[in-house]
Amino acid sequence: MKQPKILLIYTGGTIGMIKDFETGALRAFNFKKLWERIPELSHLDCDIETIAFKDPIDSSDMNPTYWVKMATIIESNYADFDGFVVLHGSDTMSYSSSALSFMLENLAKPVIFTGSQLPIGDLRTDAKENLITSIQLASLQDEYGNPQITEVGLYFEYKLYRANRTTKINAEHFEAFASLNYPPLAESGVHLKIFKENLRRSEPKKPFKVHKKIDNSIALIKLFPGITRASLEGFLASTTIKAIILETYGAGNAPTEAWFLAFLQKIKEKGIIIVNVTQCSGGKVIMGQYETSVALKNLAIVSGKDITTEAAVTKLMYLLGKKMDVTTFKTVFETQIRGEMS
Ligand code: ASN
Repeated sequence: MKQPKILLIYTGGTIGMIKDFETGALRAFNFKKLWERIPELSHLDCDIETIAFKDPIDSSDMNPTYWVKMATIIESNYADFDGFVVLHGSDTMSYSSSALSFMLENLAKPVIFTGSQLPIGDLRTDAKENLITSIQLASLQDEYGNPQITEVGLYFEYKLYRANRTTKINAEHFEAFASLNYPPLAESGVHLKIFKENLRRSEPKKPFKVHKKIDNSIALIKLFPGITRASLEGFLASTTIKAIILETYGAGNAPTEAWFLAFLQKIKEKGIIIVNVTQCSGGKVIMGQYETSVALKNLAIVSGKDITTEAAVTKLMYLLGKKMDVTTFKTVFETQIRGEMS
């Protein structure tokens, strides 16, 4: 069998950063130097080619334009490579990898996002293991030479997750990500264990399609006890917002105060879509389970079910890029399209 060909896409993030002598802050640096720091890469059983953003970024500067850039790189190299590894800052990695999961339809090859908590030059870095195992995961093939993973994954600290199920949960621990509503796809230890039953199966007959129309006319409202009418009024005046994610409590609950429910009613009358996503990292929205969510159910607010906020944000932007009426939108959003909800 011929060696798998892997394309490594470097976007930035801590993995390739160095300390700025003047400010003491970490900043992104040239990818070529990153390559020099991991001579082990040449020992892997695959051919690796690299492509880097001209100006690598800290992922706090990530935005939909960069998502389109990443999707376009994958699209134009899709036929020539067996797998893709995206090096990305961890701060917004769950957003970007979720976005890519929606933008890449009928994916039949692995796209693995990874990064690190410490720069690759640091003695105690987690970058080497994350990078090397990600490349190995992207290279995995079955006995017929077909890729084993056919979805967008996120590999960090010995675990491969479905990307659109992840959330960054820790700013210091090497175990920085969690996927509370879906089990890992693979685990790395002495052996690389793939949990085949958790993988998404590709539909080989359907053609690979890249969606690049992303509409970010959305807002995110996180509820908190004491939230005021005045702080929400601006949304009613907005002429650009097309959808709002309401981060609610527990199983999708919200205040029952009359002013708040009237606010939601007015938002709906403006034709703005409201999606109910829980603030909890695990569990799901069940409108109607508590009295405090009955009104939301009656307003026909879209249920985010067990979706993460990161996947909800990116699924919204992806779906707003397609024109559809409010009722169809509700049905489509509530249907899982890339394994992002149960
Ligand atoms: N600020 C960094 C980034 O997201 C954090 C990291 O990569 N660990 O780009």
